[in-house]
Amino acid sequence: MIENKKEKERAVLVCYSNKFHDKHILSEDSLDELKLLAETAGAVVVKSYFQQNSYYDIRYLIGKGKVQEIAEYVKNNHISLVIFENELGFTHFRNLENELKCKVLDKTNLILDIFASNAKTSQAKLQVELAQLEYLRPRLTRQWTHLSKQFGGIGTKGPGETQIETDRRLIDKRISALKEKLTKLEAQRKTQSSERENYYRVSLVGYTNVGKSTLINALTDSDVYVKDKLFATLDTSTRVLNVKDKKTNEIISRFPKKILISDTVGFIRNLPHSLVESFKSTLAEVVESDILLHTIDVSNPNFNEQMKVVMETLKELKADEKIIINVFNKVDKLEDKKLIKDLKSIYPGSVFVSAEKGMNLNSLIDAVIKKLTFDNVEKIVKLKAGDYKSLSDLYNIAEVKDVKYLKNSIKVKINTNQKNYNKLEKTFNLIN
Ligand SMILES: Nc1nc2c(ncn2[C@@H]2O[C@H](COP(=O)(O)OP(=O)(O)OP(=O)(O)O)[C@@H](O)[C@H]2O)c(=O)[nH]1
Ligand SMILES: [Mg+2]
Repeated sequence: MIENKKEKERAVLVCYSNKFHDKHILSEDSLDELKLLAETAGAVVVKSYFQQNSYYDIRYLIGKGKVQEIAEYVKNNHISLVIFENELGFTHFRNLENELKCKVLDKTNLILDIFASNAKTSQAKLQVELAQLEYLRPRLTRQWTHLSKQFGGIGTKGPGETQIETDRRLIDKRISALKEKLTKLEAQRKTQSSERENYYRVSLVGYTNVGKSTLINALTDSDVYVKDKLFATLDTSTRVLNVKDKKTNEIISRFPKKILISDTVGFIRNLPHSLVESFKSTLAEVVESDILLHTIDVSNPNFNEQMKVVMETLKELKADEKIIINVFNKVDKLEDKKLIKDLKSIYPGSVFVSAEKGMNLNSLIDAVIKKLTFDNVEKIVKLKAGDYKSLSDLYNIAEVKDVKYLKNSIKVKINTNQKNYNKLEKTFNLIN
């Protein structure tokens, strides 16, 4: 379904800003991120245009004069693609393509395109196809030729061309089929996830390219795909996070429960809503986590804005009330160390690491453990004499400190958190 072309397309970027109407005022900085996105998608960016207007041109978004200027440039410089930071409607696409005489994409197209090339598992592929179709559906009034051209994207073809060449009913049918398949996958995931009840669950979340995959690799000695590109990760990878005894450096096998840590898809400003929707099941891991490690690229001049975007996206996922530890990454790239001092006072409890250089990872693990055990309660529970099954189960739900085999009972001293203790009271055969 996804094909790669060899030759790189030469692209021009356009950002339109309207300080009177837009909710988020765009600045020229937006073009840096758009450039990175375009390059990730395989294009070569030749020139960028930024226009701030007090009025909005219903035909082209940008002013007619600007359109002519860009058209001239496109003609003289072998440009095959013009990419807009702003979301475009179908009239914009039609009018702009007529004037510019080349393919026009908006940022959503671009992100969907990158997702399509990076989707590896069948779940990610289904989710991307669903997002593409949801994006396409309201734009169906455009001509098919336009649609297939537009959905050709930069290096890839969109959802199978066959669907595009048919009609809306077929698209609806495909959307339902995809949703059905995804629901089935979600049900499977839920079953697997219920087995994870016996683990603590920690997820790495954050803006794209901040180093989440590098961090999970450093923490768990794994080899999740790392790349200086946007959206390198689309699937959740889960690993066991081993906690080591500081003195002996041996793995503590029964830190109350084992800790699972997951790497997740990165966020970006104006992440298309259809993508957030389609990726809900991938992001379910985030929603079900005990702790979120909000990873931040502190060396990026826009990290403050990126943090805001992440918090907004977490809110959309209803995961903003979870325990969140801010992990400021890439400190090795920081020249201004005073920034760390300032951030420590603004965000108490945050940690500063370099995933790449393996710096300060122990303090991150310590912070996780502290949060996981902060409501630890020490209890004594009694099991019936001979109930070794419950005793062995107890090891999975709590840290067993001491066991005494009495005549009529087994007396166990445990350390666990309140949530697990409540569960234990309900499910175990305790005696008084
Ligand atoms: N200097 C430096 N570079 C880092 C550090 N951590 C990650 N990187 C680099 O940042 C780039 C992105 O790293 P990834 O781990 O792929 O980032 P990610 O957050 O998983 O990105 P996506 O999956 O694309 O959202 C790579 O080139 C890494 O080598 C760090 O601590 N210091
Ligand atoms: Mg990644």
